[in-house]
Amino acid sequence: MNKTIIVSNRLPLQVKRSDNGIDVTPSVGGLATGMKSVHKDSNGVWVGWTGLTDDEIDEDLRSKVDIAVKKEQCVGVNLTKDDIQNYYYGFSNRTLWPLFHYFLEYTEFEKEAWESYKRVNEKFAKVVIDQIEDGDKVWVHDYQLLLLPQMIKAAKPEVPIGFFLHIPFPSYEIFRTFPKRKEILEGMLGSDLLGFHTYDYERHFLSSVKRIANKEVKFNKITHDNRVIKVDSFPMGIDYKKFENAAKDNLKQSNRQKSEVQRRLDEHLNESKSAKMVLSIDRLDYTKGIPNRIRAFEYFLNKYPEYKEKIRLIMLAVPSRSQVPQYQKLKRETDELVGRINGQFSTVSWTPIWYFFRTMPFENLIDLYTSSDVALITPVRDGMNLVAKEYVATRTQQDGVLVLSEMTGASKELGEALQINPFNFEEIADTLKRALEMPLAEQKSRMVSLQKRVSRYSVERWAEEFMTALDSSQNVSQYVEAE
Ligand code: ADQ
Repeated sequence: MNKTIIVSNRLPLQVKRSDNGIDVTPSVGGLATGMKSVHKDSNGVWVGWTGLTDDEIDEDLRSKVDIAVKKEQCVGVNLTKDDIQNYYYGFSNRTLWPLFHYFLEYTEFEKEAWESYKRVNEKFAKVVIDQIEDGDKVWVHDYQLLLLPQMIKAAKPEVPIGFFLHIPFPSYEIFRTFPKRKEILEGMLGSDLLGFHTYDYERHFLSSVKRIANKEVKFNKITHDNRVIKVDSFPMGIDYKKFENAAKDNLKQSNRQKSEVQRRLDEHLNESKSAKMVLSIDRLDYTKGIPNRIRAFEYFLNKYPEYKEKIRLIMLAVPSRSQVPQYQKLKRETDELVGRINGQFSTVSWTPIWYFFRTMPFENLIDLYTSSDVALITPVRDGMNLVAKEYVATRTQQDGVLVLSEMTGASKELGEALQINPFNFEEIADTLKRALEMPLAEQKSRMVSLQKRVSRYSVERWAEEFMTALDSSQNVSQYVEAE
């Protein structure tokens, strides 16, 4: 049976050392769920890094890891500590990530990191090529592997290759500043289908292909090396049922069954019947607009003092890339801002910001989503933002208001959210007030429309549509060549 080979930087697994050798647990993230029908249900293979570097394990343990991941239909790519330092923390997260999110001032370009990026993409290519049999397809994910499509195409020209970028593709004026701009485009153009979250990213990419790589572009098709490459947008969704059902179960729980987090949230809600809860959830990343959000909240408390003791911002931040200096700086800045505002406004019975810096189990995320009157999502750039969609899916009573930055990919689909410019504190503060005071009927009518859209375009459907497009892009390419 023909299979699809999925490739991403990390495997959808947690591999940990344990007393008896090795422990492998499948991870339950959105991407893994979406890819299930392509991976687990259709005999697919997933290629990626296991999370353990070669320096951490010996030959014996390595073969144990290989056997354990194989059971999950996965194949590991062996990376060294140096690869992770230069390819992952270096070129991927100190060069491509800031560049593609319009943070030119954070974008570093080091030759050593670029060389490592090329080497690691080659390591991935070797493993993928080894797995390919007649009739197989390949689906490559994200910015860590931009050179991989071309490497696979060079060795296996007949194999259909799809590529999906999970982050924004920046405008030509940003992308053109990058020393290796042509190499990156050539790498991506090894694909037969290129997918982006939004039409804007697609347009930006096509414009760079036309102006930097000098390729012929007609509508959304590129002619390159006697092939026709299709470019399209596929806005990624979530596992809607999982969030909706968990929220329904949460509402049914008796007091005794409730989690510690939920009991504390209930206490807060009971303290004052008119107290409102505002929620934000993100990785601690400078693209997520966390300091802007806190400053806007401070501005809100000053401008609308009647809300003192009547509102609480719950801010959940997941530790991320803490080896990169800009993330360390952001952590310090966030700690300071939260401390300053809590110091300035707190009373004996009220703390305006509850700040958690950790990952939370799924059930606690649901506790937070279902207890919050407003979700305040303010990234300065975000490819999609799945948190916005998760909030929508958990509002099973159709109440609650989503305040969403217009700089997220999600804002293109979620027109009924209250949209804000994350750089405009006054607008954020006024919109937050509007959200808090929105009549229930308006909340419901907006939420019903949002839910219709988010439930229809789930992560499973996203994966299916991408695969269908990959099949048909291959037909287009053969058809044009036959002419
Ligand atoms: P991320 O930047 O990681 O993803 P996002 O889309 O919001 O951003 O997804 C984060 C996920 O992590 C959500 O599913 C959320 O529930 C979970 N999460 C967040 N905080 C958590 C916490 N404290 N504890 C546990 N789980 C937490 C990248 C791009 C996005 C794009 C996605 C998918 O940057 O723009 O939407 O990929 O393509």
